[in-house]
Amino acid sequence: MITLPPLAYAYNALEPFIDEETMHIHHDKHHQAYIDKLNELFATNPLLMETPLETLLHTIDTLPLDDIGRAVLRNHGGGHVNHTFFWTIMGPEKKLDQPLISRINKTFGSLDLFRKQFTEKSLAHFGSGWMWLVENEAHELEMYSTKNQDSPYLFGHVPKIGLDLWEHAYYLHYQNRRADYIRAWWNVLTLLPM
Ligand code: MN3
Repeated sequence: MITLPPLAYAYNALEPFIDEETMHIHHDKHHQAYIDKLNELFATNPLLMETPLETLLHTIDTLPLDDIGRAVLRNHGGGHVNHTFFWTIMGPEKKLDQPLISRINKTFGSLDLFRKQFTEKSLAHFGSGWMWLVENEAHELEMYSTKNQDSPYLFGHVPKIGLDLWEHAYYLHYQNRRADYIRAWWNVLTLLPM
């Protein structure tokens, strides 16, 4: 059984950039719903619980699941790992990740260039999904978006930065203004300076 990991900060700690009501619904309702579906899958396939979720996602095609079970793992297992990660890279205070900052500078030229490219790709993503900075199998930084709740672990990649592009992440406060949400989000991403 998986339980919802609590936030390490108050629900209103990300205001004014992300509002308290959005955080409550996003964390307590949306993330909980992914966990509930995943727990239903685990209840009927208890052996899955012996393997870390990241590994299950990476080996999803080899697991003894039917198509429905595989879709539950991909969507709801992905939803759980994606959100668990997302909460930890946000907060009310910056906790700069200097090694990551150095790697971003080296790969993308500068933090500003990285932010520009990440923002542009986020805006270009159509529909629900996530924008990612990952470390790939070659241990290089790479940037891409995924649909739905597809996790970088599906490809054996490790997420370094992730941005939830689902409307549920911003609609209450920003409505259709995804660009405003993305611009504001850099303020609460703790790993990089604004
Ligand atoms: Mn979400």
